[in-house]
Amino acid sequence: MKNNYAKIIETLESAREIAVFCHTSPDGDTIACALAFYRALTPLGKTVHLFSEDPIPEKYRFLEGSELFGKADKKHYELALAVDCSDADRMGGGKRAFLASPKRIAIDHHKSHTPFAHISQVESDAAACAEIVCRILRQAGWVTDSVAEALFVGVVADTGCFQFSSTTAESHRIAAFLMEYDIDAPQLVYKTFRRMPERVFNLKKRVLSACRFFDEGKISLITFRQADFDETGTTSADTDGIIDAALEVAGVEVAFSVSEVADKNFKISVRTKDYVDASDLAATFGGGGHARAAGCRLNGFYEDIVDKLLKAARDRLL
Ligand SMILES: [Mn+2]
Repeated sequence: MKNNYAKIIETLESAREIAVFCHTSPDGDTIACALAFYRALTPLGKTVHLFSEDPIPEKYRFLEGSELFGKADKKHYELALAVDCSDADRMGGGKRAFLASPKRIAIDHHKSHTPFAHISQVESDAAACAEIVCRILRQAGWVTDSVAEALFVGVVADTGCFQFSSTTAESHRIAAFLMEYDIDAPQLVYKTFRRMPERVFNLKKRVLSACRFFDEGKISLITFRQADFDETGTTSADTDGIIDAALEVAGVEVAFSVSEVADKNFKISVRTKDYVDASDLAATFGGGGHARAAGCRLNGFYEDIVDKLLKAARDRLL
């Protein structure tokens, strides 16, 4: 298969200053890719800048170099490199400096990628952008222990620790290659995937203990009220993933989470197993998403909203 790896390596080799751009609301994959380039290129004498419009989430701050991410402060850079960005807007405020730079590379794995660079390497069959970055750095001979650590985190993050349907044999081959380096794989999996602050554990405990089941256990529903956040010192940003526990219960086909944003204003998340299309369900309320994970917003009284959600699920479970 023809790729641009050699061209990308050559372009990186000839640059003195490289600016790496992450996408907004950075996830483990985009952060890992940027750090892998930083860790590979700095020892070669290059000046590497790391850019993220939004702060690096707490869970990834254990990674050395995660404190180096900032906002683009110059008008342009000698070489700009975007990682895991499906289009230029995904860089947020970094977009201007990226597009003003004379040399631009984009490495991405989104099906919906819209080209915005001079050299694009887009592989939509890669479960993580870190898989592509791994192949490039491997070809260049730039993989070291610390580069391997970053890339491993990227693959674990975007494959849901090898559990998402996007995971391929190549994801495992790449993980195996990276584990040949001196990295603590179980610790990286724990920190990327399982570790949670005590306040989030308290929120999870509280909300799951009030989980409700309907229709012989085919539908589950959890609720985040303002009091749950207040009494555990959490915010709606801490609800991530808690709904998965309500879906994992055997027999549950549809899980809802109803999260109070303001008075009579709720953010709804929908997760489904095999029979119901979550995006189709969310679309009836003006929302959207993917087949197994979607969301929408609803206004009204809590019990009315629950009734509407249950009806929408029942219509699709017949
Ligand atoms: Mn990604």
